[in-house]
Amino acid sequence: MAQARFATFLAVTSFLCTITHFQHMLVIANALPNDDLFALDVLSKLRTDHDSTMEASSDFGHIVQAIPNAVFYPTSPTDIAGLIKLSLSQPRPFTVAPRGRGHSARGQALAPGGVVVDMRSLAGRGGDHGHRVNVSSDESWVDAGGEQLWIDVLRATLERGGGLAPRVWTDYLRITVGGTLSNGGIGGQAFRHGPQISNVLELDVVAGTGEMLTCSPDKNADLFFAALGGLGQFGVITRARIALERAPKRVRWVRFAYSDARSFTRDQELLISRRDSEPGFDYIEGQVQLNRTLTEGRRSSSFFSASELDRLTNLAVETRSSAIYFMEGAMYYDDDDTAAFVDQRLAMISEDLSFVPGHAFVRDVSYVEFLDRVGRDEQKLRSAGVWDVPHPWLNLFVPRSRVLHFDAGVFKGVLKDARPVGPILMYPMNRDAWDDRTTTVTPPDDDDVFYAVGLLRSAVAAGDLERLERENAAVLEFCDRAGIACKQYLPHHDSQDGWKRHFGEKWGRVEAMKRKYDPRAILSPGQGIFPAAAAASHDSV
Ligand code: ZME
Repeated sequence: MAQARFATFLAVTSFLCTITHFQHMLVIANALPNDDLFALDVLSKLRTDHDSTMEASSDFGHIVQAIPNAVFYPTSPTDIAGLIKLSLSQPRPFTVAPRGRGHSARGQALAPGGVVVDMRSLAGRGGDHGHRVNVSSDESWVDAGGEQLWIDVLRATLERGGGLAPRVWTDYLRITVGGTLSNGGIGGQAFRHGPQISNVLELDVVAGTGEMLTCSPDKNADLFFAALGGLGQFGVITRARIALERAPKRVRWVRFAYSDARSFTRDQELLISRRDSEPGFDYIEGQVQLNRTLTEGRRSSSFFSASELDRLTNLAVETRSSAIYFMEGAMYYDDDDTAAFVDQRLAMISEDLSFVPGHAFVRDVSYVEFLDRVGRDEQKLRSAGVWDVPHPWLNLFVPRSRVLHFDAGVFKGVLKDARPVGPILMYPMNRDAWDDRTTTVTPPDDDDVFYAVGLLRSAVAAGDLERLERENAAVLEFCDRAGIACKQYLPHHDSQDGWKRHFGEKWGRVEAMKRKYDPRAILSPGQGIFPAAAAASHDSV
């Protein structure tokens, strides 16, 4: 027995000697005999080479960089539990940050001096997603690994039962299930079904205690709601059970142009108030086009033709409007029979709307073409060399009652002379489809509707990043002064005070759940919510 223990110890130690500084910091000798093998297995999936750590040291935002000591490549959720236990066995635990596609904008998926978990490695290499997307036999839900990309969940569910699909989508699909569920997951279907986190039935979570827990509204409910929108603070989401609907075959995709914010928002709010039986849209979003974006939009527009963009530019000139708006809607249907019905519905609805006459633009696409539309933008931007650029994105939830004030102060004030490259999204959602028990924060509930406003801008030229950052700060400052109770979505705050204000009445719960499920504060240090953890990991470098 003692000999066996010594042998493992030697194995671990010699293994340690073959790799670099990170493992040398680890204290293995204190571990129990069984844990030595465990530690060896964890160590074999850690890499400290330059390529691995560099890859995991930046994100889509390209604003902050932080080099981890190692990257972990799990092949099962149990591996992640092992990594966390190894961390907790240390006198100074190292931090652990799950990273999917790394689409965070401000280093939320990074672990300075800690370990980044390459979640995609759970999906394996073959084309079968590691068998980690499974539809239930009654076809009402899909179990998807936290590491799965939404585009892969879509492809897998479409193959089942004559075509099934989740009900709520983000605009961009090449991001992971665990990542979007740790934030909320919003898009044009959310007005009806709520955010993606309102459509989850069950989760598997590896908590910051190293425990693997299954949770749902009936079981470990506190962890279930904490992890949804939990910004990676309580556990790593390794599986989500997501509600399904029958997928449509085709989509009638429409944009209506407006030259004033009042009629734009009035029509959006009218349409999101129509939910089940009344004729309406299955998807509603909208965008704001500041004057100068129109000409620059050519390259990346996946919807408008060049001549349509000319008409929109003319509209801005003729109406002397510094911003024009378009509302975007989509109606789902299946075949030629239902196409006629969709035409009828569209005509009926258009009667009730007050877009600029003659300025309705209609497309007809497959369901997948519709859902993957930003994927096409991505290809264009990549080939133009403007995808891997800094993205100082600012996403805000704005109370409905203040949205015109926001429009005046931000689009016609702060951003009046801005030359943004990248879309500005603006669309309302019904708050009754959100669950207050989740960690995601929404504006005060005096309004039953709030807007998502996304300033999704790219820094493409010298000086852009600094200017965009100044504009973002000025937008937040404007809201603050005007008393507009905005909340950031995909939030970033520099101080714990900022986070306390962000979470408001939920802060107490966030702290309590952190104490219960990640008491050593090792998880997702890049969020900067519990700075003590980040400081500790810096120390140990
Ligand atoms: C960088 C880029 C973002 C190019 C297109 N986009 C987007 N377009 C429309 N909606 C979006 C979006 N990114 C998130 N939502």
